[in-house]
Amino acid sequence: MTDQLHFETLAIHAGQQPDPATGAVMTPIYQTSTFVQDGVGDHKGYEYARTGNPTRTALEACLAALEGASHGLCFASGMAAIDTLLKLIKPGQHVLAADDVYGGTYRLFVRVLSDYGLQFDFVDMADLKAVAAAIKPNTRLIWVETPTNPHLKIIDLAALAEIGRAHNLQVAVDNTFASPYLQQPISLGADFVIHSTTKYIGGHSDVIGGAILTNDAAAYERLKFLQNTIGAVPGPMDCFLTLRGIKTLPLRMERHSTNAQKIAEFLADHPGVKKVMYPGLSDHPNHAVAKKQMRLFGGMISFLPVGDAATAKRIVERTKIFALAESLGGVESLIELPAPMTHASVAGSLLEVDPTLIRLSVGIENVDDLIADLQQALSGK
Ligand code: P1T
Repeated sequence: MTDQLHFETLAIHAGQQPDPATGAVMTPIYQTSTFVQDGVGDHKGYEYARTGNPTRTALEACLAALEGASHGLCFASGMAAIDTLLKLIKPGQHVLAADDVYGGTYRLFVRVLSDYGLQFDFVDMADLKAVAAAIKPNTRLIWVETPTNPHLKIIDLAALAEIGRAHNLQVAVDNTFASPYLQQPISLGADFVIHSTTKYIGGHSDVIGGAILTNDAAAYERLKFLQNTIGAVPGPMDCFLTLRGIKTLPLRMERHSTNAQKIAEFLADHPGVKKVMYPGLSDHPNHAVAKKQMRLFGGMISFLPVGDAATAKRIVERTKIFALAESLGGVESLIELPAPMTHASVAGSLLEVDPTLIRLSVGIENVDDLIADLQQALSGK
């Protein structure tokens, strides 16, 4: 039945029925580590809560429905989801990754997984010719974010999936910045979607989590085995909070996007700003691709102020509504400097970030208040 329902309805109902034991409308927080068995192996589908928990099952089913996937798995963090997915890659195999990704993803690839024999290269995936040219005989996976963190590059997912198919590779998309309301990579041909559910999906900056969604039944079985074996699973309270957040995802993404569009236009006109990176601006190099594959352009903006790193530091320390903090995707607006904060681990690498780059996670507050806050921070008075 869920196939015919619209996104907004799925966000509220997918994977969730009134509790059969009590009629509770909201999915209960099954705060238990284990489940009684009537006889050995005779149970109601749950044995031990690392393997499965009903609150987690509801979240996994809901996220799979939202991404148009048949299977979902949830994890204790976005990084745990990424690490588990990368366990599909064997020593000696190669992963081709985008040259603009979350600093923690780069750190996991280069400073942990490389030690176990996995090979990584980073290319500008907005340049599809460069992608095809970088594929090696041992390449198994293409790894991409779009919009990218922190430069908001847009990568053509349908074209990338085409390259993947032509070379018999799988494509994994970290869909954290867009959320499934704005973009559904599986429908564009991707094999795996990964989320830091900490961000827009949870939406309230009160929970850490991650997810993998796929239609690949064989990969799902292996990933489910890995999820249980490695054990980086979310607790039931975290799953409940995430489910609760998802119910308003469409409303929030609409407001994040309209607020961000107005703020990007304000910044583009501001004399104290050198460059604005936002896929909703018509001068964004991949605006046309963004228009094609995204419903709206999202709540993330990066910009370069006129001035040096000290100027940028002063701006982020001067905002009053935008809180100076790492993370993104919550109802409240955040501001940060990627170079010394979220992307400190890419320093000195190909992915190095300009120390003056400022990243905004635009919340759902009144946009005039947000613009006034940026105006006073940029004016320096
Ligand atoms: O923080 P965690 O839930 O483990 O998710 C990691 C992660 C994965 N993918 C992307 C695109 C991300 O942005 C993140 C986390 N990012 C931040 C904390 C940040 O401020 O950029």
